[in-house]
Amino acid sequence: MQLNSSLKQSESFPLTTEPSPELADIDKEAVEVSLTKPSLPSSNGGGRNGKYLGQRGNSVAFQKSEELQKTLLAHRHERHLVILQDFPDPDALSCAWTYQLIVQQYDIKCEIIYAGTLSHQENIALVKLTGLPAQRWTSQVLKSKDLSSYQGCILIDNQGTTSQLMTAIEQAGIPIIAVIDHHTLQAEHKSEFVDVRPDVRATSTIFTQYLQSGLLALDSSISQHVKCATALMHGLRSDTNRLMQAQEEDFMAAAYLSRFYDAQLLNAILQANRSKRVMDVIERSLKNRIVQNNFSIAGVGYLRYEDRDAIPQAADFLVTEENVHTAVVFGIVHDEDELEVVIGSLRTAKLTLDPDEFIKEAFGQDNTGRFFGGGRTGAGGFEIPMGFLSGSNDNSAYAKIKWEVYDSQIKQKLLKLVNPKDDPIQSE
Ligand SMILES: [Mn+2]
Repeated sequence: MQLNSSLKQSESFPLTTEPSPELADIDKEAVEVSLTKPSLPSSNGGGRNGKYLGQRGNSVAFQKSEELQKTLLAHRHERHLVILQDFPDPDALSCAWTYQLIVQQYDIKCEIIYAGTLSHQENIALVKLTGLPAQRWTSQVLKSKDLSSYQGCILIDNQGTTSQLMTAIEQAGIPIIAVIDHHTLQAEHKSEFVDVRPDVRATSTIFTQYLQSGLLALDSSISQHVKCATALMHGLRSDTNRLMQAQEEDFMAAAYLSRFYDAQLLNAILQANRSKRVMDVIERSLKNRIVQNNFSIAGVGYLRYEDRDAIPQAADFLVTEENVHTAVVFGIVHDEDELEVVIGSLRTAKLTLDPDEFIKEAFGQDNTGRFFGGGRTGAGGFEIPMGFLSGSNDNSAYAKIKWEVYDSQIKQKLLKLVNPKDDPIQSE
């Protein structure tokens, strides 16, 4: 489907034009739900009267939308890559798609890529049921690509630290054009456009605000728009624990999406069943968990690459036990080759626990100064490459020893933070 792809149309962009009568109606509604009008940047004068998002922080959203628009205007007719984390979640996938639809208006072609797999049953359902255009670029695919045909890349719902593709992107000299994320700022970005808002619960909220600002006018009669709005709703819900951790601006975004999304389609995505292997990992996490000081910690041993998402799902489940406020689940994930990596997920219901801080403190940095993980509100994750110890698991006794070493090492690092007074060296 073509969306205003000609240059002329992209120049007369809604942000800088008078709202149509239809939009003016919508704006009136927005005014009604909002009591405080933010101070909008005055650069453009009229044209946007009443067009705001109805909650605090919206002047930031407007400013960023305008800035993004300028960035896109400067990159018309280019080809870009949208890079997602290796195991993209609904928040990342839906935002990347929204981005793709927005930039089509500027005749920018972008491909949405990730290096790992779609692992969660809901993510697979999301992509299949909506036709979401994300591609998996394994190292073989990467080799077959001519990276010089891309003029820029965009990081969405990540900051490059969770994608194996970044090394190749950097080596090819592809500049970062935009970073749009809600995780804690991982580094100063050499990017033209940066919108990193850790106080926002989902990148989907940020993208919905872009839509509300006029970067793309959703139309319920366009099936792709309805599917994309449904994907955004799913992303928003899944990053806010079904809206339970949502704040005002997330609810405002959900309210806006409710005009366009397909509730039945969302229901179908959420009905996706877990595979037996995922159930088995959850079972192992239950069996192996140790609970100390309201922390539940479980190592689940080896699992396949495509079942990797069983780890956060197990953590989601363990954190529901009474007297547990935080759960950490980890395992060794291996791909078809010999590559192995320790992957862990943290889930917490404790408001005063900052997952980003906790994980950085527990595992520290590698020798290049890169942290092994990080987080956002309520959730975090880590990945520890196994390097020389990767693979060679033909001998099960050896594989068992290797797991035990990693299991004890990770538990020690976590328990040091969980029970700060315990001194393991002290003898009784
Ligand atoms: Mn997210």
